[in-house]
Amino acid sequence: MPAKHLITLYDIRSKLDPPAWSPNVWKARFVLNYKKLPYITQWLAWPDVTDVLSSIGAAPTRMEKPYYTVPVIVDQVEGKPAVVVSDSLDIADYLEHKYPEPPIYPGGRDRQMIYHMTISQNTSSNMFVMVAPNLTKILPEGREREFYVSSRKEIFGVGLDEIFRPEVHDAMWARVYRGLDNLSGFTDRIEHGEQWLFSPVEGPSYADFVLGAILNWFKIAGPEGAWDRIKGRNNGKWERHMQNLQPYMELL
Ligand SMILES: N[C@@H](CCC(=O)N[C@@H](CS)C(=O)NCC(=O)O)C(=O)O
Repeated sequence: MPAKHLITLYDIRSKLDPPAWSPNVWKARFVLNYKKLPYITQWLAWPDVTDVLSSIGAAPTRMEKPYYTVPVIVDQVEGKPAVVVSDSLDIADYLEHKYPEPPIYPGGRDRQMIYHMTISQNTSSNMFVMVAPNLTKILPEGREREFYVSSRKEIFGVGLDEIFRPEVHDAMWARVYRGLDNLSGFTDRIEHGEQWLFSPVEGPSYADFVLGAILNWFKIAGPEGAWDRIKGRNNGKWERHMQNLQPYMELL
């Protein structure tokens, strides 16, 4: 009989239904779903992240605050010591090594890492100023929202209402559009198959999941109307990408 096996995925909850919003956790969840691994999600209130993750023996992911971040997974195979892994990329590498089928790095890990970096530079780094202040709207009122607002002030050195002021809106949107146009041009130049923007084979690749995680974050936690502004851009490439990812967007 095969050993009993369960993975726990730690995520930060929101008041949305379903509560998943974090792009870094989605990167891990996409891999778990694609590999059809059994897992459960442990939802954390944001102020409890440090206490809970340090108590389960997770490694901090940063040298400065916030030291502890989600995703973290605990992989428990019956009869063996639990393996605790922090950081979305370390989780992807661990899962790929331990459960290699189906593979998430078609064309090689190095190439996927270049795609990963190019995606982040052209999407999340421009979208962050819009999502960070807006996240307050999807966090539960009270202690969770208050913790987020006060901890960001400490981390950013300015209040959330300072970082996406009306006078910078046009310039910030122009950056978001420019980034997507750059990324679209990039996907046209690289080798990929019919369905996926970053995979040369029939199935999706890790970079396809990274892009999906970021677009989903912008869609559900970005400013009002954010998704409508971008989904049809570049011939509807981004909306098609999210539709293609639907089979891997289950929450366990
Ligand atoms: N390098 C980490 C970054 C993870 C990260 O920043 N996670 C965010 C949620 S998307 C988090 O847990 N933040 C906790 C905080 O900012 O207090 C990874 O890729 O997993």
